[in-house]
Amino acid sequence: MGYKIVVVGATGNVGREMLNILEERQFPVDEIAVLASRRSLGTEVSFGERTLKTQDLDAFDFTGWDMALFAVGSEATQKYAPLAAKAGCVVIDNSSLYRYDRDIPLIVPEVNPQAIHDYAKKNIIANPNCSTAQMVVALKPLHERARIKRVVVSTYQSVSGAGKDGMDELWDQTKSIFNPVDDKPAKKFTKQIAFNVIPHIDVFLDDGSTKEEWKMVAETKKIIDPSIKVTATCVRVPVFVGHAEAINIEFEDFLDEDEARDILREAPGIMVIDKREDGGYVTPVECVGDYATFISRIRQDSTIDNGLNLWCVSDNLRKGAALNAVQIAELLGREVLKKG
Ligand code: 11C
Repeated sequence: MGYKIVVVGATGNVGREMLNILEERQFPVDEIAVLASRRSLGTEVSFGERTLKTQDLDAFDFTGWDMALFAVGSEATQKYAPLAAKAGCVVIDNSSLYRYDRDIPLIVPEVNPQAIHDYAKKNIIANPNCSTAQMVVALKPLHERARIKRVVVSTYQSVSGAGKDGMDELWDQTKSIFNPVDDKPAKKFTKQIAFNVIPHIDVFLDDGSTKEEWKMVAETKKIIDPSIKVTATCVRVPVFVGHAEAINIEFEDFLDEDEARDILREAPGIMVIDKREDGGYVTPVECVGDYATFISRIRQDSTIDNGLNLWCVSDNLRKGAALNAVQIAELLGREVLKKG
Protein backbone atom coordinates (compact mmCIF):
# COMPACT_ATOMS: atom_id res chain seq x y z
CA MET A 1 0.00 0.00 0.00
CA GLY A 2 1.26 3.47 -0.89
CA TYR A 3 0.23 7.09 -0.52
CA LYS A 4 -2.28 9.41 -2.10
CA ILE A 5 -0.15 12.41 -3.08
CA VAL A 6 -1.05 15.87 -4.33
CA VAL A 7 1.42 18.19 -6.06
CA VAL A 8 0.26 21.81 -5.89
CA GLY A 9 1.86 24.07 -8.49
CA ALA A 10 2.75 21.16 -10.71
CA THR A 11 3.47 23.22 -13.82
CA GLY A 12 6.23 25.37 -12.28
CA ASN A 13 9.99 24.71 -12.15
CA VAL A 14 9.82 23.11 -8.69
CA GLY A 15 6.50 21.29 -9.18
CA ARG A 16 7.81 19.51 -12.27
CA GLU A 17 10.97 18.51 -10.43
CA MET A 18 8.84 17.15 -7.58
CA LEU A 19 7.10 14.84 -10.05
CA ASN A 20 10.42 13.78 -11.60
CA ILE A 21 11.90 13.00 -8.20
CA LEU A 22 8.86 11.13 -6.87
CA GLU A 23 9.17 8.92 -9.94
CA GLU A 24 12.98 8.58 -9.87
CA ARG A 25 13.00 7.57 -6.21
CA GLN A 26 10.09 5.20 -6.68
CA PHE A 27 8.10 6.93 -3.96
CA PRO A 28 5.20 4.59 -3.14
CA VAL A 29 2.38 6.47 -4.87
CA ASP A 30 -1.07 4.88 -4.99
CA GLU A 31 -2.77 7.88 -6.49
CA ILE A 32 -1.52 11.28 -7.60
CA ALA A 33 -3.30 14.57 -8.32
CA VAL A 34 -1.56 17.54 -9.93
CA LEU A 35 -3.04 20.94 -9.23
CA ALA A 36 -2.51 24.35 -10.75
CA SER A 37 -4.02 27.79 -10.69
CA ARG A 38 -6.79 28.62 -13.19
CA ARG A 39 -4.14 30.20 -15.48
CA SER A 40 -2.40 26.84 -16.09
CA LEU A 41 -5.50 24.68 -15.91
CA GLY A 42 -5.56 21.71 -18.25
CA THR A 43 -1.78 21.92 -18.82
CA GLU A 44 -0.32 18.42 -19.01
CA VAL A 45 2.70 17.32 -16.98
CA SER A 46 4.75 14.13 -17.08
CA PHE A 47 4.95 11.64 -14.26
CA GLY A 48 7.22 8.84 -15.42
CA GLU A 49 5.54 7.26 -18.43
CA ARG A 50 2.24 8.89 -17.62
CA THR A 51 0.85 12.25 -18.68
CA LEU A 52 -1.27 13.94 -16.05
CA LYS A 53 -3.75 16.74 -16.60
CA THR A 54 -3.71 19.53 -14.02
CA GLN A 55 -6.83 20.07 -11.95
CA ASP A 56 -8.20 23.28 -10.47
CA LEU A 57 -6.64 24.05 -7.10
CA ASP A 58 -9.65 26.18 -6.21
CA ALA A 59 -12.10 23.30 -6.58
CA PHE A 60 -9.98 20.49 -5.12
CA ASP A 61 -11.06 18.60 -2.00
CA PHE A 62 -8.01 17.41 0.00
CA THR A 63 -10.04 15.01 2.14
CA GLY A 64 -8.65 11.48 1.98
CA TRP A 65 -5.28 12.53 0.52
CA ASP A 66 -2.18 11.71 2.60
CA MET A 67 0.31 14.44 1.68
CA ALA A 68 0.35 17.58 -0.45
CA LEU A 69 3.63 18.96 -1.77
CA PHE A 70 3.08 22.70 -2.22
CA ALA A 71 5.23 24.59 -4.75
CA VAL A 72 3.32 27.82 -5.15
CA GLY A 73 3.96 31.33 -3.80
CA SER A 74 3.18 32.42 -0.26
CA GLU A 75 -0.15 34.00 -1.22
CA ALA A 76 -1.64 30.84 -2.72
CA THR A 77 -0.10 28.79 0.07
CA GLN A 78 -1.79 30.97 2.67
CA LYS A 79 -5.13 30.38 1.01
CA TYR A 80 -4.95 26.64 0.29
CA ALA A 81 -2.46 25.00 2.68
CA PRO A 82 -4.69 25.46 5.77
CA LEU A 83 -7.58 23.87 3.85
CA ALA A 84 -5.44 20.83 3.02
CA ALA A 85 -4.08 20.57 6.58
CA LYS A 86 -7.55 20.84 8.08
CA ALA A 87 -8.78 18.11 5.75
CA GLY A 88 -6.13 15.76 7.27
CA CYS A 89 -3.67 15.97 4.38
CA VAL A 90 -0.12 16.76 5.60
CA VAL A 91 1.27 19.81 3.79
CA ILE A 92 4.96 19.93 2.83
CA ASP A 93 5.39 23.55 1.84
CA ASN A 94 8.15 25.02 -0.29
CA SER A 95 7.19 28.66 0.23
CA SER A 96 8.64 30.86 2.97
CA LEU A 97 5.24 31.40 4.62
CA TYR A 98 5.50 28.94 7.51
CA ARG A 99 9.25 28.53 7.96
CA TYR A 100 9.55 30.76 10.97
CA ASP A 101 6.41 29.55 12.78
CA ARG A 102 7.39 27.93 16.09
CA ASP A 103 4.74 25.26 15.67
CA ILE A 104 5.86 24.21 12.20
CA PRO A 105 9.01 22.15 11.75
CA LEU A 106 11.54 23.32 9.15
CA ILE A 107 13.30 20.21 7.96
CA VAL A 108 16.35 19.12 6.02
CA PRO A 109 16.26 15.34 6.49
CA GLU A 110 20.04 14.89 6.66
CA VAL A 111 20.25 17.56 9.36
CA ASN A 112 17.23 17.58 11.69
CA PRO A 113 15.06 14.53 10.92
CA GLN A 114 13.93 14.35 14.55
CA ALA A 115 11.81 17.49 13.96
CA ILE A 116 9.40 15.43 11.84
CA HIS A 117 7.43 14.49 14.94
CA ASP A 118 6.36 18.13 15.37
CA TYR A 119 4.39 18.03 12.13
CA ALA A 120 1.14 17.20 13.90
CA LYS A 121 0.85 20.57 15.64
CA LYS A 122 -0.47 22.12 12.43
CA ASN A 123 -0.25 19.26 9.92
CA ILE A 124 2.27 21.39 8.02
CA ILE A 125 6.02 20.94 7.45
CA ALA A 126 8.17 23.67 5.91
CA ASN A 127 10.93 23.25 3.34
CA PRO A 128 13.82 25.74 3.64
CA ASN A 129 15.09 28.27 1.16
CA CYS A 130 17.40 26.71 -1.45
CA SER A 131 20.50 28.61 -0.39
CA THR A 132 19.98 27.53 3.23
CA ALA A 133 19.30 23.86 2.44
CA GLN A 134 22.65 23.16 0.80
CA MET A 135 24.57 25.20 3.39
CA VAL A 136 23.12 23.41 6.42
CA VAL A 137 23.87 20.01 4.87
CA ALA A 138 27.52 21.08 4.82
CA LEU A 139 27.56 22.80 8.22
CA LYS A 140 25.83 20.19 10.38
CA PRO A 141 28.53 17.47 10.45
CA LEU A 142 31.22 20.09 11.06
CA HIS A 143 29.19 21.67 13.86
CA GLU A 144 28.90 18.29 15.55
CA ARG A 145 32.67 17.94 15.62
CA ALA A 146 33.94 21.46 16.39
CA ARG A 147 30.94 23.73 17.24
CA ILE A 148 30.40 26.54 14.77
CA LYS A 149 30.49 30.07 16.20
CA ARG A 150 30.09 32.17 13.05
CA VAL A 151 29.55 31.73 9.33
CA VAL A 152 30.28 34.29 6.60
CA VAL A 153 28.66 33.21 3.34
CA SER A 154 28.56 34.75 -0.14
CA THR A 155 26.16 33.14 -2.58
CA TYR A 156 26.19 32.86 -6.37
CA GLN A 157 22.55 32.03 -7.10
CA SER A 158 21.17 30.88 -10.43
CA VAL A 159 18.24 32.55 -12.16
CA SER A 160 16.00 29.48 -11.81
CA GLY A 161 15.63 30.49 -8.15
CA ALA A 162 13.49 33.32 -9.51
CA GLY A 163 11.29 30.90 -11.50
CA LYS A 164 10.78 30.38 -15.19
CA ASP A 165 10.52 34.14 -15.82
CA GLY A 166 14.02 34.55 -14.45
CA MET A 167 15.36 31.86 -16.77
CA ASP A 168 13.57 33.41 -19.75
CA GLU A 169 15.03 36.82 -18.93
CA LEU A 170 18.60 35.50 -18.88
CA TRP A 171 18.02 33.66 -22.16
CA ASP A 172 16.41 36.64 -23.90
CA GLN A 173 18.99 39.16 -22.70
CA THR A 174 21.86 36.89 -23.67
CA LYS A 175 20.47 36.59 -27.20
CA SER A 176 19.76 40.31 -27.43
CA ILE A 177 23.37 41.16 -26.62
CA PHE A 178 24.33 39.51 -29.91
CA ASN A 179 21.33 41.03 -31.71
CA PRO A 180 20.84 44.53 -30.22
CA VAL A 181 17.82 45.24 -32.47
CA ASP A 182 15.91 42.80 -30.32
CA ASP A 183 16.73 44.63 -27.07
CA LYS A 184 15.29 43.00 -23.93
CA PRO A 185 15.33 45.31 -20.88
CA ALA A 186 15.33 43.97 -17.33
CA LYS A 187 11.86 43.06 -16.01
CA LYS A 188 12.22 40.23 -13.54
CA PHE A 189 15.58 41.36 -12.21
CA THR A 190 16.40 44.92 -11.21
CA LYS A 191 19.45 45.19 -13.48
CA GLN A 192 20.77 43.38 -16.53
CA ILE A 193 21.50 39.75 -15.57
CA ALA A 194 23.17 38.56 -18.79
CA PHE A 195 26.97 38.90 -18.47
CA ASN A 196 26.49 40.59 -15.10
CA VAL A 197 25.96 39.82 -11.37
CA ILE A 198 23.36 41.46 -9.11
CA PRO A 199 23.89 41.77 -5.32
CA HIS A 200 20.18 41.74 -4.57
CA ILE A 201 17.74 38.83 -4.06
CA ASP A 202 14.27 39.39 -2.56
CA VAL A 203 13.26 42.64 -0.86
CA PHE A 204 15.44 45.02 1.15
CA LEU A 205 15.08 45.10 4.95
CA ASP A 206 15.56 48.08 7.28
CA ASP A 207 19.12 47.12 8.23
CA GLY A 208 20.27 47.13 4.58
CA SER A 209 20.32 43.37 4.21
CA THR A 210 17.90 41.54 1.90
CA LYS A 211 15.19 39.05 2.83
CA GLU A 212 17.18 36.26 1.10
CA GLU A 213 20.15 37.04 3.38
CA TRP A 214 17.91 37.17 6.44
CA LYS A 215 16.43 33.78 5.51
CA MET A 216 19.88 32.19 5.56
CA VAL A 217 20.44 33.54 9.07
CA ALA A 218 17.04 32.65 10.55
CA GLU A 219 16.73 29.24 8.90
CA THR A 220 20.23 28.07 9.85
CA LYS A 221 19.45 28.91 13.47
CA LYS A 222 16.13 27.07 13.38
CA ILE A 223 17.47 23.98 11.61
CA ILE A 224 20.84 23.51 13.31
CA ASP A 225 21.44 25.69 16.36
CA PRO A 226 20.23 29.17 17.40
CA SER A 227 23.70 30.01 18.72
CA ILE A 228 25.29 29.97 15.25
CA LYS A 229 25.86 33.49 13.91
CA VAL A 230 25.47 33.87 10.16
CA THR A 231 26.16 36.85 7.93
CA ALA A 232 25.28 36.51 4.24
CA THR A 233 25.60 38.37 0.96
CA CYS A 234 23.31 36.88 -1.68
CA VAL A 235 24.10 37.50 -5.33
CA ARG A 236 22.26 36.55 -8.51
CA VAL A 237 24.54 35.29 -11.28
CA PRO A 238 23.90 34.46 -14.95
CA VAL A 239 23.66 30.69 -14.44
CA PHE A 240 20.45 28.81 -15.27
CA VAL A 241 20.46 26.13 -12.55
CA GLY A 242 22.71 25.47 -9.55
CA HIS A 243 23.54 27.71 -6.60
CA ALA A 244 27.13 28.08 -5.38
CA GLU A 245 28.31 29.41 -2.02
CA ALA A 246 31.68 30.49 -0.66
CA ILE A 247 31.44 29.67 3.04
CA ASN A 248 33.83 30.85 5.76
CA ILE A 249 33.37 29.12 9.12
CA GLU A 250 34.76 30.00 12.55
CA PHE A 251 34.67 27.15 15.06
CA GLU A 252 35.01 27.00 18.84
CA ASP A 253 37.52 24.15 18.54
CA PHE A 254 40.31 23.65 16.05
CA LEU A 255 39.33 21.56 13.02
CA ASP A 256 42.07 20.48 10.66
CA GLU A 257 41.21 20.73 6.94
CA ASP A 258 41.99 17.04 6.35
CA GLU A 259 39.73 15.98 9.17
CA ALA A 260 37.00 18.31 7.87
CA ARG A 261 37.34 16.69 4.44
CA ASP A 262 37.02 13.21 5.97
CA ILE A 263 33.97 14.25 8.02
CA LEU A 264 32.28 15.72 4.95
CA ARG A 265 33.08 12.63 2.86
CA GLU A 266 31.21 10.48 5.39
CA ALA A 267 28.28 12.86 5.86
CA PRO A 268 24.85 12.12 4.34
CA GLY A 269 23.89 14.00 1.18
CA ILE A 270 27.43 15.27 0.50
CA MET A 271 29.87 14.52 -2.27
CA VAL A 272 33.38 15.87 -1.77
CA ILE A 273 35.28 16.73 -4.96
CA ASP A 274 38.36 18.50 -3.74
CA LYS A 275 41.57 18.11 -5.71
CA ARG A 276 43.99 20.98 -5.55
CA GLU A 277 44.51 21.12 -9.29
CA ASP A 278 42.89 22.64 -12.39
CA GLY A 279 39.26 21.57 -12.51
CA GLY A 280 39.46 19.67 -9.22
CA TYR A 281 36.26 21.26 -7.89
CA VAL A 282 32.58 21.35 -8.82
CA THR A 283 30.78 24.19 -10.61
CA PRO A 284 27.00 24.73 -10.90
CA VAL A 285 26.60 23.29 -14.41
CA GLU A 286 28.00 19.97 -13.18
CA CYS A 287 25.53 19.62 -10.32
CA VAL A 288 22.35 19.96 -12.39
CA GLY A 289 20.07 16.95 -12.05
CA ASP A 290 22.05 15.55 -9.12
CA TYR A 291 20.90 14.92 -5.56
CA ALA A 292 24.15 15.70 -3.79
CA THR A 293 25.48 18.85 -2.19
CA PHE A 294 29.00 19.11 -3.60
CA ILE A 295 31.85 20.44 -1.48
CA SER A 296 35.18 21.61 -2.88
CA ARG A 297 38.05 23.97 -1.98
CA ILE A 298 38.19 22.87 1.69
CA ARG A 299 41.02 24.79 3.31
CA GLN A 300 42.14 26.33 6.56
CA ASP A 301 41.51 30.06 7.08
CA SER A 302 44.61 31.13 8.95
CA THR A 303 43.41 34.75 9.39
CA ILE A 304 41.20 33.72 12.34
CA ASP A 305 41.43 31.14 15.13
CA ASN A 306 39.81 27.86 14.10
CA GLY A 307 38.76 28.99 10.62
CA LEU A 308 37.85 26.98 7.54
CA ASN A 309 36.81 27.91 4.01
CA LEU A 310 34.82 25.80 1.59
CA TRP A 311 32.90 25.97 -1.69
CA CYS A 312 29.43 24.44 -1.78
CA VAL A 313 27.37 23.75 -4.92
CA SER A 314 23.96 22.15 -5.38
CA ASP A 315 21.01 21.96 -7.77
CA ASN A 316 18.70 24.57 -6.28
CA LEU A 317 15.59 23.03 -7.84
CA ARG A 318 16.49 19.65 -6.35
CA LYS A 319 18.22 19.71 -2.93
CA GLY A 320 17.16 23.34 -2.62
CA ALA A 321 13.49 22.59 -3.24
CA ALA A 322 11.90 19.50 -4.83
CA LEU A 323 14.30 16.81 -3.62
CA ASN A 324 14.24 18.08 -0.05
CA ALA A 325 10.41 18.12 -0.15
CA VAL A 326 10.31 14.52 -1.39
CA GLN A 327 12.88 13.50 1.24
CA ILE A 328 10.58 15.02 3.87
CA ALA A 329 7.68 13.01 2.42
CA GLU A 330 9.82 9.85 2.64
CA LEU A 331 10.77 10.66 6.24
CA LEU A 332 7.14 11.30 7.18
CA GLY A 333 6.13 8.03 5.56
CA ARG A 334 8.94 6.06 7.24
CA GLU A 335 8.66 7.56 10.73
CA VAL A 336 5.00 8.46 11.08
CA LEU A 337 2.45 7.38 8.48
CA LYS A 338 4.11 3.99 7.79
CA LYS A 339 2.07 3.01 4.76
CA GLY A 340 4.64 2.45 2.03
C1 11C B 1 16.16 32.51 -5.13
N1 11C B 1 16.34 31.34 -3.02
O1 11C B 1 17.17 31.94 -5.55
C2 11C B 1 15.44 32.03 -3.90
C3 11C B 1 14.27 31.20 -4.34
O2 11C B 1 12.23 31.47 -0.06
O3 11C B 1 11.86 29.69 -1.17
C4 11C B 1 13.50 30.54 -3.21
C5 11C B 1 12.78 31.51 -2.34
C6 11C B 1 12.25 30.85 -1.11
O4 11C B 1 15.68 33.50 -5.68
